[in-house]
Amino acid sequence: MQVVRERDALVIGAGFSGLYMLLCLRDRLGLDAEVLEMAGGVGGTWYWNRYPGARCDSESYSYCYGFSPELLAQWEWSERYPGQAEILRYLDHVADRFDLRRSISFDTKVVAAEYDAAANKWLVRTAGGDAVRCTWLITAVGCLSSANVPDLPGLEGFAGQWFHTGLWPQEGVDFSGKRVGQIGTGSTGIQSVPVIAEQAGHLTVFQRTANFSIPARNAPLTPAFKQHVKDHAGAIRALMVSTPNGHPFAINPRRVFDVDAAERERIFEEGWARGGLQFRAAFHDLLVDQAANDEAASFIKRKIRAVVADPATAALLADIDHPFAAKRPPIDSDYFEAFNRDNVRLVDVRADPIAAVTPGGVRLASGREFALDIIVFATGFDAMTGPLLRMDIRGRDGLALKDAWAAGPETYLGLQVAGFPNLFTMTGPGSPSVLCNMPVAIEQHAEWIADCIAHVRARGLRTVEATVEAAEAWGRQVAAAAAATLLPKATHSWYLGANVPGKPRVFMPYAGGMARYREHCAEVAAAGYDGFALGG
Ligand code: N01
Repeated sequence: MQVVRERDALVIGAGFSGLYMLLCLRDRLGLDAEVLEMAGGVGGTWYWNRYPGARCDSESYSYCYGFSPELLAQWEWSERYPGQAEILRYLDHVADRFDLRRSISFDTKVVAAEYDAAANKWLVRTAGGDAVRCTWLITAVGCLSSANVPDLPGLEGFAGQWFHTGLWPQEGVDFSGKRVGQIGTGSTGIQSVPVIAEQAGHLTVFQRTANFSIPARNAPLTPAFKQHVKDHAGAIRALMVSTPNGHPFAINPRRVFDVDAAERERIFEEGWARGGLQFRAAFHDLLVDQAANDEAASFIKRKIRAVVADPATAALLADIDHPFAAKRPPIDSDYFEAFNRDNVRLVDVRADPIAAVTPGGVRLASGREFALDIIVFATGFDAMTGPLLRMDIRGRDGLALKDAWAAGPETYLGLQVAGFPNLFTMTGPGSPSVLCNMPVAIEQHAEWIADCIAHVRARGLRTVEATVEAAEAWGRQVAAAAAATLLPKATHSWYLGANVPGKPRVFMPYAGGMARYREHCAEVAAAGYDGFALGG
């Protein structure tokens, strides 16, 4: 192994987080910083997830960086929710505008990183066999970037084509006239079904868990709305940083049972008409009070039954076993409507699980077979910990991250792991990340990390490392924040790691809200980085 270069700082990943982290380190702190990115371009999630219908569920004008007023003023989104191609164009634009590309090594996959205590350096190894040394190592690998393909017997012998939505071919997939089977009905599957249904000869949707979904009500943004966003940019950003989820709309302060049944229905209808995640903001107790949540759930189930013509299909789609929004609530464009098409059928694989992939399609446990030309795995990700653990990261005394996290991830603020000095994990487990509009969470992390590094350097120190006590205490706070909500009641959700066989069941994101988390991080910094050991 050859050490090819030395850097002050290395960032792994060139998505939303890596790009801004690079800008903070290189242009604000003046460090010699480099990003290592396994893809051939910037974009992270939006580079890989090119599946039909891929679109963000945050409102476009809030799904962007806020650090540059000029960038905010100049970039114009075309639709209420940005599609994958438009987000990728935006990130390409950011990379060019801030001259970031010259500090990014593309097609460079990091496979390992080891801390050398004597030199106080991280040695980062790439799949190409190179090694780069750095003082500061920041992972910006995303929370949903490690594809989860179920281990189905026979897949390797499938005569047709198969794809995971998170590793979609750049050239696209031609579904015309094809018999397609899609496994998975999470946010991704719910987006892809209507689009694939329009293109394919026939689509079979294999549903293991029925899911809530709210109509997105996507539409082009009007010139008047675009102007409104520009004129009120400051107020919009202020609102976004004050809300628990970082979105640009407030949550109704009323509780579900503060109003009578007729008023409740009116408010739910209003939220339904506004669409998207704004429905969840209809009342403020939907995620903490089961009875309140039941009201929202029953409203949505009535809507599903009203849309889907075939009663048996409608019953299966509305047979939802978890509280509304306890799993990430998908938003859709004509998902339930797609089941009224002649070329779409729904198959219940909870009652009759998929037993195997055969050369010609899929076989269920009952022996029922489905002839397929293409299988689409919309089966999600090994979330949050997966992208970190697929690299061999070793801290002090060779401690492997996978061993440190054998019982589940433990971090301090989702930013650092005890025993791994100078390693920062952007939007890591234990931070709000996936429960927040991601760019808001990302910007806070990048700025906090840059400030922390600047603080250490300004004092002539060389290391910062979360203490064991602080990490344990934070772990208790993360667990308590989740327990105060209905989120853990979705016992099969990826928030809990339950979608990956053998993964420890730990509620991973911090559910106490982005605004509270931001305040807490600021207090920690103001107290001289309380809970972190700063070393010489
Ligand atoms: O993944 P998921 P996703 N047999 O894990 C099923 C973000 N996102 O890619 O629930 C049969 O949610 C699984 O069934 P079950 C967003 O944060 C955002 O859809 O485990 N089925 C489930 O139905 C989201 O939450 C956007 O029983 C199997 C599905 O596959 C996250 O990404 C868009 C199976 C996986 O759902 C992940 O969403 C898209 C098996 N063996 C994604 N294995 C927007 O911004 C798994 N499943 C709009």
